[in-house]
Amino acid sequence: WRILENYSYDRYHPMGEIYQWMSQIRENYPEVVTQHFLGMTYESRPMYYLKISQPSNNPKKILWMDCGIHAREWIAPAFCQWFVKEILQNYKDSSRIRRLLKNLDFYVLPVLNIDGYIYTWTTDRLWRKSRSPHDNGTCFGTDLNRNFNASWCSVGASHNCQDLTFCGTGPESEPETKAVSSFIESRKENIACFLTMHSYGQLILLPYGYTENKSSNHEELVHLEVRGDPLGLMIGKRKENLLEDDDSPFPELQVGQKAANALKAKHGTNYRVGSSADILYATSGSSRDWARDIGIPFSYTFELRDNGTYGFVLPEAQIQATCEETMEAVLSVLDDVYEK
Ligand code: ING
Ligand code: ZN
Repeated sequence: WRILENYSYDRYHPMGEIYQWMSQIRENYPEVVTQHFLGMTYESRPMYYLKISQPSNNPKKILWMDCGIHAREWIAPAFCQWFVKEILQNYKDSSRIRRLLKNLDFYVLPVLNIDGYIYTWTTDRLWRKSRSPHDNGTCFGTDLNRNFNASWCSVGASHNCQDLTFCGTGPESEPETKAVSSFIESRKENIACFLTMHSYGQLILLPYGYTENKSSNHEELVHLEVRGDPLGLMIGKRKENLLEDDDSPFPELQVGQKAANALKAKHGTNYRVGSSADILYATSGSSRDWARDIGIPFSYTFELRDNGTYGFVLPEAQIQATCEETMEAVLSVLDDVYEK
C-alpha cells in the first residue's frame, strides 16, 4: 500500500502532511480505519482521531492513545503515526495483533496540541503550550497537561500565563482539553487503557495517587520543595529506579515494569518506571491523573527518548529505533491490559 511504504515514518512531518496522512490512511484502509472529529483547537483547526477496529464476537474495550499534547515533543506524533502504520501492516498476518484487535479498538490522536505543534514548525521550535491568548494578549498558551480537572493547579503548575506550566483560567478552560475530556468521559466505561505520549526522559509514569510508594499522597506533594532545573519544570524530587519493587501488588506498576523490560530487549534502552511524583516531579491537572480519577484502570504517561543529550530536539536518525522499542512497550501493556 502506497501510504505505508511511501510516507517517511522516520522523519518529522509538519501538520499539513499529518492531516494528509490521516486522510490517506482512512481512504486506503476503510475496512480497519475510520477518522473521527473530536473538536476544534483554539485557532479553529479540526482535531481528528483515527479508530482502528476489526469485527469481533468479543465485547471490546478501548485503547486511547494521544501524542503531541506538548508542541515541542516531536517524537510523540512520530510515534502515533508509526503505531498506526505497524498495526495496519500487521493486522492480517500477526496473530498477536489479531488477538489484540479481537479485544480492543485503538483510538489514536496523532497531535493533540495542533496550534502549538504548528508554531514549533513556523516560529519557535521549543514551544510547549497551546496558543490561546491571555491577559489581554500579553502572553500566549496554556500547558494542556496542567489543564485537566485533577487537583487542578494545586501543585507543579502556575497561574501565571508567562510560565511554561500555566494551568489556564480554570479546569478544561482550553478547547483542546475540553475536546479530549468530553470524549473520554462519554466512553469511560469502555476505555481499558489511556496512554499519553511525551518526551523526553525515558520514563513510564503511572498516576501518583495509585502506588503505595512514599510521597504518593497529595498532602506530601504540595509541600515538595521547588528545585532549579533547565526546563523550569522539575518541581519535585527524583528517586531511584522503582524497577526493583517486583513483588508490588499494584497491577499498573507491574504492567509498566514488564513494558520497560520489553522495550529494553529491543535496543537496550533503559527506562525507569514509577509514579510521576516519585521519579519525576509532582504535578496537577495532567490528563493521565484525570483519566485514572474517572476510573480508567490503566493510565500511563510515556516519556520517550532521550535522556537529555538532544532532549526535545531528538535527531531524525533516532526516530526508527525509538518507535520500534516503544512499540514493544505499548504492545506489552496491551497484552496485559485486555486480559485483566
Ligand atoms: N513531562 C510531563 C509533564 O507534563 C508528567 C510529565 C506527565 C508529569 C503527567 C505528571 C503527569 O510535565 C513532559 N516532558 O511534558
Ligand atoms: Zn510533555
